[in-house]
Amino acid sequence: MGRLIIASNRLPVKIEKNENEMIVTPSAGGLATGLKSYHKGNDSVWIGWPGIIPESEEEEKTVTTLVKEEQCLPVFLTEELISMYYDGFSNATLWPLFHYFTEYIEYRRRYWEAYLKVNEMFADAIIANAKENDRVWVHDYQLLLVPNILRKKRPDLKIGFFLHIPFPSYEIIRVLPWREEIIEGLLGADLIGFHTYDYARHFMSSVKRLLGYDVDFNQIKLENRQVFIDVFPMGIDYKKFEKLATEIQSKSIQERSRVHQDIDRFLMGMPDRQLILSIDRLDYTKGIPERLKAFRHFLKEHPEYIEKVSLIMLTVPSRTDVEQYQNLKNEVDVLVGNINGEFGRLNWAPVIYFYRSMPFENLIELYSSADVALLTPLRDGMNLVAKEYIASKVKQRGVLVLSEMAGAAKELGEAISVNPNNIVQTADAIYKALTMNDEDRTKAMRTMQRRIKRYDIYKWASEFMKALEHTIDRQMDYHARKVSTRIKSSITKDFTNSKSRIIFLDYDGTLQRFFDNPQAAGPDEELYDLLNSLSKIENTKLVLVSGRDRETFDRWFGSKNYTLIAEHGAWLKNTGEGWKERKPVNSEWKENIMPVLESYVDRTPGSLIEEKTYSLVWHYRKADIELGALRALELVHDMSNLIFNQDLEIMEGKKVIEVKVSGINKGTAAAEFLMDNPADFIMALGDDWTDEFLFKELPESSHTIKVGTENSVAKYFLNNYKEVREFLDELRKAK
Ligand code: GDG
Repeated sequence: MGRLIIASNRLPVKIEKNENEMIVTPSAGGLATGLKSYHKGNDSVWIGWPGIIPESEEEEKTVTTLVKEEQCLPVFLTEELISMYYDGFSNATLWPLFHYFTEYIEYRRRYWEAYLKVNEMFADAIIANAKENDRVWVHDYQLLLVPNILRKKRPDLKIGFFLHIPFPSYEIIRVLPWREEIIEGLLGADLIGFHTYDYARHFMSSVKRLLGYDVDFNQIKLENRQVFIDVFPMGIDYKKFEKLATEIQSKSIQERSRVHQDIDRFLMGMPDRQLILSIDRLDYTKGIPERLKAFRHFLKEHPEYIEKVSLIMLTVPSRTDVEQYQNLKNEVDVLVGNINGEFGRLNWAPVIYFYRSMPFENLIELYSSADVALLTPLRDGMNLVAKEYIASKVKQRGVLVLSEMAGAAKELGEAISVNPNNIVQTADAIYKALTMNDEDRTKAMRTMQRRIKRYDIYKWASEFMKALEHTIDRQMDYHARKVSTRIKSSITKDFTNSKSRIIFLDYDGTLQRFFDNPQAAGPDEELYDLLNSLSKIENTKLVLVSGRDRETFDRWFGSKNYTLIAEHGAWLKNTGEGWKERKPVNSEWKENIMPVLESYVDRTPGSLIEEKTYSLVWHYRKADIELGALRALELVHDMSNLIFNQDLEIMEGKKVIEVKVSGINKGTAAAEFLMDNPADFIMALGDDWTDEFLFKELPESSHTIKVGTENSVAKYFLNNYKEVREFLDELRKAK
């Protein structure tokens, strides 16, 4: 296995200049802690911005040397790039967009250009350090384009990507002028991870709608490879929080920190006093004004809690140069002032407000002392604070009130869940939390602790890496079955050495691309030329086997020198002969089925019905991609009941549902044909589910080739009709 290269906007260490000395401080963030075991253990490298702009070449060298000791490599950014790429495109365009704050989005071409440039710089730094077959793990919204830049320049690398913030719904992402570039950028990865299934779902829907790629379960099918999507809810270093919280609790009063002593004093002699805690960066996504309004409403509704409860609000300064953050700061200042002015007493403040960051130890003291954690983001990728609070409640004496808009809400079902925009509901939740009995508190907390402890940050990182390895195995399996130069030459050799040959070819999706209107998909000159010359090769029979109606097939190929099998094997036409019906039946059944299909056409704009002798087909290629898929499911369900006990069957093709007389399929037709026309070289190519009948019926020695990467009984596969044409061209030239 190759090494691991981690890339994130910031390195896990920060360099600061103190007078003339450079100081390295390790980052306490969850990401750095979680990846440490991989980072240190695997001779790996971490690439990112070191948090400083060197003023000279010498300083640059010093920074490089210092971070190198931590197995890190710096990407140096200028002030202008930081302002355009980081403050600009990352935080003024993508951050509001991905958190549904569309009114804050800034669309500036210069931001985008800087973002592109920095993403290229990161990719170049990765490439300069990557050996063959290394694994690369790229993190977060600042580096969305890196996977595809890497893929183009270094296809050998195995690339994973994890997004730490939400991925918005298609309706939101579509407003971005560079939406296609962003999604293509991500699709350079082998594996893309999200915190929750909703984010993964939104991403897959955007891929389908914006780029038109097929998505099958959790795989995105690109032209010549697949991208896997999965969910990895990020955890925390549980044991670290648990251990520190236990140590802090066992300290004597004198040994305790200043913050802790202040908390003790606040609670002293007032056994029914309670503390509510909130911790977040001062960001408009965190719902801080809404939280304050809910607390004010609570105090109005429950004056009995005056002097009995305080909200400690730790807000960490963030992106202070940006106007929206300054406005938010002013709004919060005013709200805190109003609440304290309205409800405060000489020796009691309802809101204890900190606008700064605190040392890690103080954080744990706050967590372990707080009776309630009130975390109410309007939108949050995960929210690690919720998990940290849970891990620090070693005596299980705490209640979590959590916004349903945080990714963490998906795992923490025992928390009191609120819609942060609903002030009254949040106020009620505060009351519920403060009045919850000990038994209920302990029970909920214990359940959540067990879960968070099991899926901690180490597990998260190792699960991601395991999934990346697994996708690599699957890509290898994919390449083993792909018709390679070696497989092509072995089939060609067999073809030239044999005495009599039959080639079965499906039409739509195999020899020709799909068109919105199926009648527009007629053969072009290149295709006629190819098929004509193949059919002219001595002792070679070309058989076109399609679901198409015989009238169309007759128009396109009636005069040609090949055998035609139409309507999934219902009709057969040998060279120079007329059409023969394989199994005559009446068509009364259509009267019952047609009205049902018509109701689906009415309810699914863009869909249409095609009538064939033996079947009725509902096409939904032109319908809305998701509505079409949903209606197709419904239709199959309805039809299964309707055709019960009749000699009919349902076939699901590519964007078509076909109801047809049973017992007739491409396989039985091909087998019948082979009985009259024995051959020592048999090859079949098809892209659809209906071609599986064909592959199954042919003798074991046949060369069966699926067009597309879905599961198939065929031995090999080609990606698309273009590759089929190229291959057939090589075959005709070989003879
Ligand atoms: C992004 C996504 C996702 C906070 N104040 C202090 C301090 N902290 C630490 C906390 C926690 C971290 O900062 C905050 O993490 P969150 O997850 O709550 O939020 P974001 O910073 O917005 O992170 C988020 C996360 O990425 C991971 O994928 O969960 O949704 O937005 O670890 O403890 N640490 C110290 N002093 C403080 O004053 N030492």
